[in-house]
Amino acid sequence: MPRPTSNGAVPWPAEYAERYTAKGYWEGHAIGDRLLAVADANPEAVAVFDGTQRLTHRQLAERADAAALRLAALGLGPDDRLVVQLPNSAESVILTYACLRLGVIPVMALPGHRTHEIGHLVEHSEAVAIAVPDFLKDHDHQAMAAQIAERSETLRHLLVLGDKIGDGGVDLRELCAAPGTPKDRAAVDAYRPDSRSIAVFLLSGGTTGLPKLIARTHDDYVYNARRSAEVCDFGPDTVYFAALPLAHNFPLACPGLLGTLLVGGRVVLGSPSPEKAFALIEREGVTATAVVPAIAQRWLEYREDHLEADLSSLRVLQVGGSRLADHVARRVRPELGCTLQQVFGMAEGLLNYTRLDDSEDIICTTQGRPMCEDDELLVVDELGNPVPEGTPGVLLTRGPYTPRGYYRAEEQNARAFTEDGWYRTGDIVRLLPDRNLVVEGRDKDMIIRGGENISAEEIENFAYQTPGVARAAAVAMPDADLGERICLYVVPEPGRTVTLADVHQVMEHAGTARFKLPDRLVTVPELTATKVGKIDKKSLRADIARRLEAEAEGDA
Ligand code: OOB
Repeated sequence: MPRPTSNGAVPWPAEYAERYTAKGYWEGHAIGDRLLAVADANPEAVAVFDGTQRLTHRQLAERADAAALRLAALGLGPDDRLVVQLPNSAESVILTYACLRLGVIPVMALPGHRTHEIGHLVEHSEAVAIAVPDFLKDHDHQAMAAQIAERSETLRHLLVLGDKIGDGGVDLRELCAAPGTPKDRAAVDAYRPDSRSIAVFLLSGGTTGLPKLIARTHDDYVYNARRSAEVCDFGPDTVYFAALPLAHNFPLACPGLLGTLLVGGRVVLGSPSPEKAFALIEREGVTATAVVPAIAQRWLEYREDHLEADLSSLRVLQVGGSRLADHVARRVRPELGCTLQQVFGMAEGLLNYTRLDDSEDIICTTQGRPMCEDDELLVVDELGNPVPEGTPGVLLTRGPYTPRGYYRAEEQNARAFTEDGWYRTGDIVRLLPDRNLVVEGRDKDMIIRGGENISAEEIENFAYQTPGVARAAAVAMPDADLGERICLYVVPEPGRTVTLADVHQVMEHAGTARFKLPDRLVTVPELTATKVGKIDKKSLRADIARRLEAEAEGDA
C-alpha cells in the first residue's frame, strides 16, 4: 500500500495518477479556478439563493475572494484546517468557496455533531479555526466551540454565524458580506493550491469509534462533481435544491452544490420538511434535488394530501444514502411526476447512479452503476474470493475519485483497504451483467438512521461505560419513518438493571450527537457468539425484528 505523505493523505500510486490524468479525469485545476471560469462565462446568472440572499455567479466569486482575504488577514493560509459546522446558508457556500480558493482545507462537520465529535475533528485535523452558528435548534454552538478551543492546542479562531457574537468571535456575516474587487482576485490567485493537494476533508460514515477523515483532492473532487453533473444532465438551466446538509458528499458534489455551480446553474438552499420543500420547489422552479429514502417517503405521504402543490418544474429526484425499497421507488414517477435517480454513493468516493433514460425497472430495482468506466468493482465472498456474477458479496472498489486510504489512520487503513489499494465498502451487493448494482445488505457494523451513519462500535463503547453493563451489542432495527433505528442489546452484571436512560445519560455527558442515542434497549441474559467468536448480530437483528412484529400484531 502506498505510504501516507508527510501531510497524512494516502496518494494514488504514480501509474494510476498518470492514467487518470491522461484519460482526462484529472484536469490539473484547483476547484476555485474552475468556479471562477464559470463565473466569468455566466456572470449575471443567479448562483445561490438561501431564502434571503440571492447572489449571481459573479457576486459569489467576488464575495468568496473578499472572504478569502479576510481569512488570510486572520493568519489562515494554505493547508490550514477549518472545521465548518454551518446550516445551509449563503455564508456556508461563500466560506467553503473562500477556503477552496485559498488552500485552507474545510473539515465538513455535520450539524448534529456535538462536543464529542467536533472535539475529535478539531484535534485530529489540527484545526486552527472553526465556523459555527450561534444557536441552532436550541444548541449553543458558539459556547461549545469556545469550550473546545480552550482545550485545543491549535484552535485559535472562532467564526460565528448569527446575531450574538461572543468576545473574540469573528462575525461570519461580515466576513462574507464584503463585495470584493478585481484586485482581490489577483491577490487570492497568488495562493492557488496545487490540483493534487487536499481540497476538503469529508467524514467517513464510520464503523469505528469516531469519524475518520477522507482527504479529497482538487483533481478528484472536481471530477466527482463534473462527471456527476454530466450523468444527471445538469446545465445552466438547472435549479438544484440543497435540502440535505451541505457537509454531506451527496448534496455537496453528487452533483450537488459544486456540480451545479460548475455548469453555471443555480443552487437554492433549504431544508427537507415537505411543506417548506414543496413551496420552495414551486416558487423557485427547482429542477433537481437529493434526499435520503426516509425523506422521499415523507414527501410521498405529504403529496397524497397536497395535490395542489405545483411540482411540475422538478425533473429529477435523487434518492440515496441508504436502501430505497423497490415499492417506494415505484411511486416516485406517478405521484411526484419526476424521474427517480437512485444514488449509491459514499464519501470515500465511488458513485453509482441509475441513468435518467434507464427503464423504469432498472430505476426502481437497482442502485445504479458506476459513473466512470475506470471505477473498478470487485465482489468477493468472506474469504476474499470473487463471486460469480449476480451472486451477493462484499463490494471492493478503486478508481479516479476513490482515495487509497483515510487521513492519518494507518491501523484502520490496514483493515479498510487491501494491499493493492481496494477500498472495502462493507456493502453487500449483487453485480448485474449491465454493471448495475443491487445493494443487498451490509457486512459492516453500521446503522443508517434517517440518513445518518452510526458506528455500532461507538454506541457499544458508550454502553460499556454505563454502570452495570457486562456486555453490549448495538444493531439496526427496522423503522417505518427512519428506515433504521438503533437497538442496544445489553447483558447486565449479576443483580443489576440497566435502562435506556442510563445509557443516554452517559452519552449526553460525553456530549455526543443526539442522533446516536439508542432508540431502544433490550436486556438479555447472554449474547450468543458466531463460530469465529464475534457477537452474532444477525440473530440479534432477527430477534428485534420478531419482537417488533409481535408488538405490531398485539397493537392491531
Ligand atoms: C452516502 O455517503 P456516506 O459516506 O454517508 O455513506 C456511505 C454508505 C455506503 O457505503 C452504504 O453503506 C450506504 O451508505 N449507502 C447506501 C446507498 N447509498 C449509500 N446503501 C444502500 N443504497 C444506497 N443507495 O451515503 C452518499 C454519498 C454520496 C451520494 C449518495 C450517498
